[in-house]
Amino acid sequence: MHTRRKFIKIGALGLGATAVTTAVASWATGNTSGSTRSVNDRAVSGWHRFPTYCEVCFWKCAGWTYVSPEGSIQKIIGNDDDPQCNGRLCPRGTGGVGMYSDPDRLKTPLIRVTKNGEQTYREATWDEALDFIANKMKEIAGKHGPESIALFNHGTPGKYFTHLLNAFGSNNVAAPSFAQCRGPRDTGFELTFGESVSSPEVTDIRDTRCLVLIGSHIGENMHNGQVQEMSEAIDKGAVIITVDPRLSTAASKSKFWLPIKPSTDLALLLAWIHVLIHDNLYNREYVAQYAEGFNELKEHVRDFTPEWAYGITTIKPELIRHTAREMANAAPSVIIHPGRHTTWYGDDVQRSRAIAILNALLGSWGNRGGIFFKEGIKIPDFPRPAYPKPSWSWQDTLNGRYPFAKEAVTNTIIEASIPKPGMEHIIKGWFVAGTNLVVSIPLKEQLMQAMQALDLLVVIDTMPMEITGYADVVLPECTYLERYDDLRATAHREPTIALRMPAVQPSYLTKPSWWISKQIGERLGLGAFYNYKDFKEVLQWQLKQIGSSMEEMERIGLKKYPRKSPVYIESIAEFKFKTASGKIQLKSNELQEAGFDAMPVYTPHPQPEDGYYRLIYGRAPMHTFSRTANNRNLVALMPENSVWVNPQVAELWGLRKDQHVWLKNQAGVLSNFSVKVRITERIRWDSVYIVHGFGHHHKPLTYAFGRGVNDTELISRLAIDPIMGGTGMRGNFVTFVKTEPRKEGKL
Ligand SMILES: Nc1nc2c(c(=O)[nH]1)N[C@H]1C(S)=C(S)[C@@H](COP(=O)(O)OP(=O)(O)OC[C@H]3O[C@@H](n4cnc5c(=O)[nH]c(N)nc54)[C@H](O)[C@@H]3O)O[C@H]1N2
Ligand SMILES: Nc1nc2c(c(=O)[nH]1)N[C@H]1C(S)=C(S)[C@@H](COP(=O)(O)OP(=O)(O)OC[C@H]3O[C@@H](n4cnc5c(=O)[nH]c(N)nc54)[C@H](O)[C@@H]3O)O[C@H]1N2
Ligand code: SF4
Ligand SMILES: [Mo]
Repeated sequence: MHTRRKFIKIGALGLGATAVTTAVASWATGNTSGSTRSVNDRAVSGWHRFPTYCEVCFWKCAGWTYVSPEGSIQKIIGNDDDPQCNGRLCPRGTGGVGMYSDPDRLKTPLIRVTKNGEQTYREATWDEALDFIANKMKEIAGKHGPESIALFNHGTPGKYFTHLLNAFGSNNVAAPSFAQCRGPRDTGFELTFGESVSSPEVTDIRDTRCLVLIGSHIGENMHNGQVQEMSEAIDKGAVIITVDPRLSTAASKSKFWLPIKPSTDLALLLAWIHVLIHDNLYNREYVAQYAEGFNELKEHVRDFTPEWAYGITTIKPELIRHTAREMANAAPSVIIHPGRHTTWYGDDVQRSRAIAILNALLGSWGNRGGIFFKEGIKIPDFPRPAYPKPSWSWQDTLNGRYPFAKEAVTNTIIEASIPKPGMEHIIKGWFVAGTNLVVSIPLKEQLMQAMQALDLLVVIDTMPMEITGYADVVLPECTYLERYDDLRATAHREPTIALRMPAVQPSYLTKPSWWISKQIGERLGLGAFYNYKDFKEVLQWQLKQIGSSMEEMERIGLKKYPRKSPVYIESIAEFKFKTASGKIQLKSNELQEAGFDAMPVYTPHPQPEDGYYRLIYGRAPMHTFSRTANNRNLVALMPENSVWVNPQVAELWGLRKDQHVWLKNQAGVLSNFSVKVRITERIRWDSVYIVHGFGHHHKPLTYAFGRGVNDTELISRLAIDPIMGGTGMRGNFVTFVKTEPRKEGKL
């Protein structure tokens, strides 16, 4: 049995003593002694600019990092040619320099050791850390096979460790951005249209005449291009309809705000489908040409009238009819937005199916102002041997569950890491790169059990986030401003590629993930998969294959390619959807065969008891999850979250503006810290709202520590989607604790 893995606070180790290299590159200032000197022909009087794309969120806007004659990063601005940002970064992208200059950054590799009976970390050289990892991987593979190493990832680092695991013989690679985020939407749309809406979403918001947002809080959810397009559409007179229990920023810009009772959206969607069909407002030609199952759908929604939905959603029947008409008037230039973070109530694939069906009835897929066809540039893989075929993978751990999970489900990888008698497939080692699992997956007990049982836990991060405290080895990655990475190859309206290159050399002893992966790979005898000295060689080779070069990309940062395929449906008779039959599945035989409802059905979800309020959560424009929580530039803009409380509720509880309260959930789980009350009419009385990503309990995050509350710790009841394994998180209810509960600040 492995020694119990104790949580270690990295900051307590006095890493200040670590050798700190100068944080700027000599080559950027004209001194060519550095190995990667770049000639930038747009340098003006000693200033240099280097192309990059942003890593503060996953919209990946292309930009320029400006370095002063003294060699320090002064600013990051958007690349004018990038259709994803049109030259404008959001506050987080602009504040991205704060990730680089953060004094709390990880600075050196760390290895867990026991000293005087106490577990702690010791600073290690890269060789020591990498040897340790490679040896442990060999040992685990010797006993359990290479498949028993898994990866959790988010963002650019993930690709290099996916490559490492694939080369080693495992494809157990999972990301919270699937089972805790867009999984249900992707699955629902694939089951209906044969494909999903990608990232960045292929929603033609710019040219839409009607945009319907079901909880999608664009404007707070700050995905740059979408926000810009939404304001362009509003300027052009588009009707915005927002369904949200909270007057979100988007709702405040909308012609119609439908303050729905949370958890009841499926009833509203079914009523809209009912009105479109039974009032003959749907797009008959489109449905006749492209869809299957219309008659069954018509029959299915016969009784789902607006009057029926009113009793469930609290949205008035005339408003349901009126908004359905607005959509039909705009069709096919209408978008019922598929959303992104769609793991809400456990029936999320079915809600996404209902959204997809509405789009189908209105004929939006394949039409201007609806959902367009993307096109991108395929970047060829750098020559390498074929990956070995694993003898088992995450699918084999499902035992018939989640039949429509197209990507690995984080929850099941976690489960497969908890030893049970007679277990056939066990995971014994984790790599965690660019994801703070402790805050992003609300499965606290399983997560802790799994991490205790592992033989190896490696965390690759830039910051001492909570997850690092559980690692055996912590590897410090340099920030995105200090490294090369894969080309961004976006498939969207226009095919584009964007280059990320270092603007300065890596600070401290940090290294890029491509390097870390290669070093471990070589130690495992997988050198043939890393047939290059420097990642720059890979980029040079790839750029050559697609008719560009490093010189060109260093100069322009972003390259557009002409489209070869149509953006919208051109030849009506010939067009086929990517489903098995080539038709849109209004009724899903695939779901039916697997024992699920072929058409969405509304099921009531638990409601809060007296004195409790549904905990809902979302984004703020100046933060990305916990990723920015310690970024001083962004903390200055928003230091903490607050809990939004309706005035009626505040009065009932005698709460004052800015009063600090603790939140306690239905299972008695208390928030680690207190949070300020924000009293506002902008939230329904039955719910409270907080922004995700705050309430960090890890002291080494000196700026983030103790600011606000963490929704994840209060999410102890989950509703798992049986279709694809998504983690529904919105079935938790909280009450207020007004006096200091004197709880110890630990998770
Ligand atoms: N309770 C709750 N849970 C949620 C959500 C919620 O709203 N509430 N949202 C869900 C959603 S939509 C998603 S997509 C997931 C996201 O959850 P995660 O995938 O965990 O995403 P982040 O919070 O962005 O995690 C970022 C981690 O990457 C590190 N990092 C930042 N830059 C780099 C880098 O360049 N290299 C490396 N190696 N590491 C880096 C950060 O320091 C941090 O530890 O969470 C989901 N979980
Ligand atoms: N600034 C910023 N932008 C981001 C991110 C970030 O961290 N920061 N993260 C990015 C990522 S990875 C994702 S996935 C997206 C997530 O962004 P979205 O997909 O837009 O987010 P959701 O979490 O689904 O929606 C949050 C909204 O749902 C509302 N809501 C809560 N319960 C219900 C309900 O029962 N019904 C309805 N109709 N609405 C409800 C909340 O009031 C809130 O306004 O944001 C992206 N953009
Ligand atoms: S939307 Fe903002 S944070 Fe996200 S990639 Fe673009 S600039 Fe960066
Ligand atoms: Mo997400």
